[in-house]
Amino acid sequence: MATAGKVIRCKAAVAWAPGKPLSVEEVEVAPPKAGEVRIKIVATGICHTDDHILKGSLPNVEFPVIPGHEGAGIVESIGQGVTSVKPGDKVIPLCLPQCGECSFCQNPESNYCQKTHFSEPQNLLPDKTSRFSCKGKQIHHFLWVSTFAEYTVVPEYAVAKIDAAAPLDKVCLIGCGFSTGYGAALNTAKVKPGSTCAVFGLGGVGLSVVMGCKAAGAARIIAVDINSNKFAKAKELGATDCINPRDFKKPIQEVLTEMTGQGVDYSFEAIGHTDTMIAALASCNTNTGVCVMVGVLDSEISIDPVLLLTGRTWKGTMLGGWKTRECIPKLVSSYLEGKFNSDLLITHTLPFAKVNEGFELLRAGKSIRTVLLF
Ligand code: COD
Ligand code: ZN
Repeated sequence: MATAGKVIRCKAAVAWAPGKPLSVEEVEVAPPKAGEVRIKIVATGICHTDDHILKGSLPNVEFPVIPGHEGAGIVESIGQGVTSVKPGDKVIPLCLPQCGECSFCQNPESNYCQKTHFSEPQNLLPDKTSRFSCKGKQIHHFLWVSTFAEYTVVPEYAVAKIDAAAPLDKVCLIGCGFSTGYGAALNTAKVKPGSTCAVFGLGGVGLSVVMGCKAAGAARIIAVDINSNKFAKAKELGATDCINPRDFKKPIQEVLTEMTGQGVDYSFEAIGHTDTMIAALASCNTNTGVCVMVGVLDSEISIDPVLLLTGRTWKGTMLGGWKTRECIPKLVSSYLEGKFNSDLLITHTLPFAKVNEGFELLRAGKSIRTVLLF
């Protein structure tokens, strides 16, 4: 490889400070150190979580930073000791790693690897240094993956090797949005055949929840969004009913309870607002209802404990509960076998230089997923 062992100069979108648009810059990407992999990112989706970074509303993010966490690419070079991938392999960088060694990784019931730094100050690689610099300044990584860069460096245990036949401009969604939503239904809620579900928020993540509920055999899937333009796609993906809270005077949890008699079996919150989290919890049935929180808040939430006292379960999910290194390649294979069609989530494809346009589309509610191509 001509570039192996050398610093690569390439394009990346840098968030210099909260509240500012991304700036497409030429950055330097250092070679991978021992146990690391340098990836040439080919395609990356725009997820709402990246917008939370730009607004400064995601905790534990340090600026300047290169966001992006829904990418797919090709290994350019590997550091010493890396054995599971080699240059030329198609890969998905993992925003939730799977080290395979920590007690959470060894627990078959969980996927939250203790090596992740989702819940602590982060933005550097495990050795506490960055591989990115721009204009003489160190730039932070995001969740180690920073897919808004043409080349990125990640630890080996945050890379999943995928089928060589996978179209990278499509399977990048399996790096976050699709897997998060689909797995929230299948793994976290464990939706049963014949059940009733409610999905709050019909972005890329919420619509993937709809797909997961359908795949699990739910009989009724009620999709909830304040943007009725999302309903056609929700129906196409499996929603049986679509409701807009703005069309009702009473709280949406009361509407859902009336529609279903006693509340839904499973509810999902894929928005990230306090009021919709409480509404989702209250709309699942008071006895055995399960509510899965997919969105994240930048504030605390208080609830009436009686909501849980009678038997409801309130859960969270990270990347849909998939053990990432193991399951992401399997999801890619299932995609190639036509077991689900995540392409239906891609509404726009743009050249990387138009990254800010992609965010405008998301904020205006006009896109589900925009895929950026390098
Ligand atoms: N009631 C109903 N629908 C609403 C409301 C409301 N009050 N407010 C907004 N919505 C709808 C919007 O119209 C939109 O259709 C949808 O909610 C949100 O969709 P997107 O496309 O903006 O967002 P997604 O699907 O890309 O991401 C949603 C998340 C909840 C995952 C994201 O915002 C988040 O909270 N991320 C942090 C949590 C996390 O890390 N998740 C893991 C993977 S990123
Ligand atoms: Zn995401």
